[in-house]
Amino acid sequence: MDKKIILSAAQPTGNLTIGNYFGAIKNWVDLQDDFDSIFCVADLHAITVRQEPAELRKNTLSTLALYLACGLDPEKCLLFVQSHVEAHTALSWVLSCQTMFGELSRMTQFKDKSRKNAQNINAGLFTYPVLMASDILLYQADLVPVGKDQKQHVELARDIAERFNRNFSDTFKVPEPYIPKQGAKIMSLSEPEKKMSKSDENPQSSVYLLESRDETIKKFRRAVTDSDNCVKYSADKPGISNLITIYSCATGKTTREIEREFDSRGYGEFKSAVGEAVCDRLSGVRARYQELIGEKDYLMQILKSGAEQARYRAMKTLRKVYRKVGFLSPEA
Ligand code: AQP
Repeated sequence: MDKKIILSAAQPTGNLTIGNYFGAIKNWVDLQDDFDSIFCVADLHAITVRQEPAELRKNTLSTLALYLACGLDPEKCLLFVQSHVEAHTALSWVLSCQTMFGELSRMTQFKDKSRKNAQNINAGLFTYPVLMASDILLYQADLVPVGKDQKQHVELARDIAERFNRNFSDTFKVPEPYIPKQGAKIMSLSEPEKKMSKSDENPQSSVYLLESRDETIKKFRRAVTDSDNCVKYSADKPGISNLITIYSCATGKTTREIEREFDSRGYGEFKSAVGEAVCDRLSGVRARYQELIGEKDYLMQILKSGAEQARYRAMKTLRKVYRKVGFLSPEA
């Protein structure tokens, strides 16, 4: 039997964080053996926010190197850059004509990002979820492993797929989101009510996959917590609860085990332990990245072959869509 298809992506909008890792990439690595796996670097999405062109190019390659350093195996999964496959934007136009203004207006990420980028609320920021639906539906993905912040977008992709299938007969597989039990929403270290983000203006808020051991440990020591000094998971203690989640993701220990381990040991000791555990968890990734980023030819070769395979698969769906909506084929 054919394997089920998974697809996901990260935007090369900066340095990937432990939120991106525990919420998404780690799960991609865990799933790659059992699924027909497709992962792309979402550079088209990245330009919804202003990017410095040279920086975007650099981040695109560095995101691929990080995917590999985290354990994605190019022999097992299809890896490519989104802008290398033109069918993504082509399908996005067709699907935008199947998506309601009201639906897009309800997207919480649009509201958050509009607040953050008040000087640049462009149409792409608004229609971003349609492009994401196109990424998913082009490859007939069954499952989309993402963090909790992207769940609403995957649900919209389902609605768009169902609507298209209803209007034009069965065309798209209706995808399911795959959200991890632990680490689905890692919060900021300095404002724990807010999601950790790679583009956060305050670098103290985020722990990056590519930073030194010292920096990571310092950030955890300075992480904002309440003052009761008791390592206990609770909704009214967002700072310490976030650190418990991160420690759990890094060590595999349960919340109960962590609370027992740090019973009456205080926040100072716990924060240092979280920093150490995260660095231990990432040390292999950091070392492998340093080797890979120097191998530009190897990385470009992966992208070239990935783009060819992705184009072939994507065009099959796009041709079908064009036929169903009534576009005249140039070969007819
Ligand atoms: N804090 C987080 N906790 C858990 N998962 C997270 N993800 C992002 N932040 C967290 C998941 O990482 C994957 C890639 O994200 P993305 O690059 O597509 O964009 P994003 O969701 O907007 O992530 P960022 O880091 O917040 O990027 P910027 O700052 O550019 O907006 C997704 O699966 C996401 O759910």
